[in-house]
Amino acid sequence: QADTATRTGSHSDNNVLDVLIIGGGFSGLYALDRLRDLGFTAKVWDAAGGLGGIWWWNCYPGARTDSTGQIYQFSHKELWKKYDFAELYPGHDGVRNYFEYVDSQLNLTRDVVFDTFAESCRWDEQVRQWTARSADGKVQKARQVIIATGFGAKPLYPNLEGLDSFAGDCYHTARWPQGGVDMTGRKVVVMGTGSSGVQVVQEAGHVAEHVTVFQRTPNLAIPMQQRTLTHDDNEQFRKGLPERFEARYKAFAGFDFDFLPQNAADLSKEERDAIYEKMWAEGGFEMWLGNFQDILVDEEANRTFYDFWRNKVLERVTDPKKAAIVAPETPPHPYGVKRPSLEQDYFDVINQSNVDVIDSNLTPIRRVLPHGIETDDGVIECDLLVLATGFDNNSGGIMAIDITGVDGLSIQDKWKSGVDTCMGLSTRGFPNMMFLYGPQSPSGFCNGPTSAEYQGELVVEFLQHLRDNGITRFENTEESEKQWRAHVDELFLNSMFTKARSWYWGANVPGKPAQMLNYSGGVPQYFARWDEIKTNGYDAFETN
Ligand code: N01
Repeated sequence: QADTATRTGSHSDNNVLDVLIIGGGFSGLYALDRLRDLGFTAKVWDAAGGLGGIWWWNCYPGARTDSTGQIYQFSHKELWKKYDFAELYPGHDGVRNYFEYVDSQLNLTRDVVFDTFAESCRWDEQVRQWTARSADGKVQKARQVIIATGFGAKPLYPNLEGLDSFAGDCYHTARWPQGGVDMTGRKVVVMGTGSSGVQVVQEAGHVAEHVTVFQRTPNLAIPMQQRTLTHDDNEQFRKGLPERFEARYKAFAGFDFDFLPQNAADLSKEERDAIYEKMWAEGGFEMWLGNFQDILVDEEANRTFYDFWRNKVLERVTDPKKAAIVAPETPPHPYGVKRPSLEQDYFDVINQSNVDVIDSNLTPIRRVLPHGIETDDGVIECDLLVLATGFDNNSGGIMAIDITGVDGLSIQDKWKSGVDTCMGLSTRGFPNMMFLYGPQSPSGFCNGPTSAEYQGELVVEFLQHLRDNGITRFENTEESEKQWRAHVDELFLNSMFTKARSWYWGANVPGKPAQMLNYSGGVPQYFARWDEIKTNGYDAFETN
């Protein structure tokens, strides 16, 4: 019945689904596929106009993954056996192409309703159902709701005087026009140097007449070492993939590698640098989440990598004024406690004569004018303003939906002064609702597809358990979310993550409660905790 409704576009109130999934990225689609396997009626609502999840929205020039395609794909149903990646690190178009391939194998879009932004979800205690309404007037009832909006569903716009008066083109990287924007010959200003900013700057620098980059915090970007892949390369990769997939579940960040079982502090500078050189030549996140085991816990060890990194950057950024901004002598924060980007030629582009970089702490933007950006140092002409200013991460996408739970409690009220969840999976007062990639889960520190599969599997298994036992209502206990919040906070407060203002703990959004929103205890420890809950008869939940 649900399938027929989707195909015909009818969204009758009588059509009650087992599960409505909000968000159709890796997590939402995995859950959809597995729920259908188990005989649940399920449907996905997605605000995007097509497949790709976050990669549908983030189609800015240069957008590409910071994980290799081999590890940034599903491991299930042997999908990996047939798909060839064209590049080691796929671009946004490559990821979308991959999603199309997955759809061709699993026929997911049969149950995905695109262009549908879930505006509200309201719990009805009488019938134990959720009613979701979309911005364009669709209504869907469901016994359970899974929110899989990802950690970057809500773009963050800077509060700049005069922004509305700007006469040129102005785009946030996460709301880039689907048809693209030609930057050739333009006067481009890029605000922000996170992953999105670095990638846009790399592209703009090659074609724009002039690029001005406003940097608030230097990005301690490390080399990607991108390359194109042949069919034979893909064949070679496939031979080792089952073991690599398996390794993901044992590693801190859900990748197929983990920290080196060695301390940087125990080695001589020569020995250490030899290992750093090798990592540098290979490229990728191994330099971050596969670096020495003391890198993210010991500041002196951390400094050894910063100094190595800085010397590498200074070889490429030869303009001393620019070098002092992008690679200062004193680290802006310990390396890796704020997400580094992978770069291809970012630092070479920064060094180009048509590119300027401004430290926005020293020279802030005063106001935006119709044809430029005014700072204390004068006016910078601009006809394309790129806001690479990030997101209200983790909780923003969920709180953008008007969710009303038990006794009229809204999620906005409940999380006003901070997020409480049971393992990032659910929150009390909102029965029969689960989150995938939610706040207080390992999301920010976990390879996306690993989380989609592992977390998706446990949620689906939980729903199956409830169905098999005739349970129609679940809600996590107050104790379980208190404990989880205390655990997440404690890990954070005893870590070096406190030493950088980052989206990991909401520090990028003015007025957002300062609170760790990404579980920093590692993927194995996270899933071990869930196993405990499951072994104890799902004792973190009240069910009836
Ligand atoms: O966003 P960000 P992003 N005034 O928050 C600056 C994933 N991702 O879109 O660092 C001045 O990292 C802000 O400054 P600061 C990935 O997980 C992945 O780049 O807060 N500056 C920062 O420089 C990533 O971590 C990929 O001091 C302001 C930038 O804008 C996450 O998404 C690609 C400002 C925002 O950086 C977010 O990345 C893209 C203000 N008012 C995204 N507000 C890949 O895998 C913000 N900034 C490649």
